[in-house]
Amino acid sequence: MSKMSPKDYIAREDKYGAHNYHPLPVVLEKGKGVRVWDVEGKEYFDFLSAYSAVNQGHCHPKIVKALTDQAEILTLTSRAFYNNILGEYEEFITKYFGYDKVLPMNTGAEADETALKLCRKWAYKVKGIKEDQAKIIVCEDNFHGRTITIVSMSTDPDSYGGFGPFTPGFVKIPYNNIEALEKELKDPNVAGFLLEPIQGEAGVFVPDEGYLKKAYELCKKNNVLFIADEVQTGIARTGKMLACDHEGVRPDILILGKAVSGGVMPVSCVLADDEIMLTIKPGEHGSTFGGNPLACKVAIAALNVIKDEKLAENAEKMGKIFRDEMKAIKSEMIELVRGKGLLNAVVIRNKPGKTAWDVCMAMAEKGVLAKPTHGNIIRFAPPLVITEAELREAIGRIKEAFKQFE
Ligand code: IF1
Repeated sequence: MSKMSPKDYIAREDKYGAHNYHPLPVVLEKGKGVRVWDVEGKEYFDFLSAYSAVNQGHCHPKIVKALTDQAEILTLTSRAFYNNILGEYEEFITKYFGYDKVLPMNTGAEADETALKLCRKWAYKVKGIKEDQAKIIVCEDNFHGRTITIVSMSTDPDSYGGFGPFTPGFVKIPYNNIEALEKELKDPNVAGFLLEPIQGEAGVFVPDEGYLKKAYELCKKNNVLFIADEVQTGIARTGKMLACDHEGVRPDILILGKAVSGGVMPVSCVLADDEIMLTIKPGEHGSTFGGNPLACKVAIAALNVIKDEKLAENAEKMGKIFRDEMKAIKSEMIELVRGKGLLNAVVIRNKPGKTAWDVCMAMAEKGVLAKPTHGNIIRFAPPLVITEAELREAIGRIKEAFKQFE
């Protein structure tokens, strides 16, 4: 068989796969730490980290070892039986994040769905809202996943358009707006407030300092659950273990995904205390794969790497360097640099032939991978294991790419 070219790989995906993505034309075959390689052997810095799933770096040896060791012993039992690993993981992760209980799922969307169901159950069983009357407040420009219920919360036509009818029970308010929240919280049928501590898909939109804290306090005052979707912001990405930690806020329901497994396999979960978690009874929620022994061992290893390698501290330090260096670039194409830790975005002033997509193509050429969102925003989120030397080398390449547009 003759060797396939990148074009061949792309044509094959195009022919046999659904067209629900528009990837950069780069075909990857290998990853190690902050680097990935394409099918022609070209090396890149990965500045997307699989949308923050690969915080621990590609193919981290300790996580891969946990995977391969457990894969030879037991991978899946379903929850019809007990297994010897699930309890170990449950104890580990609840102590790690400081909650009474965990409910394991697989993808971020499933964990978000789980949080919504928990919130509604709590509304009826604990708060005393009348059946089917519970409302959950969500934010404009949110991104929580792709299920019908989740896109029912979305204000982005790409997410919800053509997928109706939608799930009722959501109230949409502007993000980063305390007054709007305060107003909606007056409704006694409100059970929860769901938000991303930093809006990822919206373009790394960081709310004003104090917003999370005030929002949390208002929820407490009104007996409303504060539900944080930290699927993207969690696990050290923003320079603290959780983005909510920046303001000392402990969510009533915490949603995690992505980097819980270091990107090795889909692992997500919801954490909450007994008053909330025990409202769901046997048979009322679950998943075939949720809490499987393979996922549990992988997650324990992945979370240990975060602490052992001090990745939150590194994200904080490297993030500062990154933003300072990007802000220093003299390019009329750069409108704004923002972010926290190693979750950053550069807003591009698009012109014909000089768009965020063109910049990403030029950066790929120079060996840095990033992806535009909303046409004019480039997200920069390398694995948190990046060293200062690697970061400075990558920044050098990014600067060269921007130079091409002067
Ligand atoms: C795609 C963005 C990132 C998330 C938050 C839940 C989920 C996500 C806060 C669902 C997922 C993804 C999915 C990915 C693109 C991506 C993304 F560009 F849309 F915004 F990360 F930056 N909550 N985010 O960000 O998790 O079910 O996918 O495991 O290709 O759709 P999932």
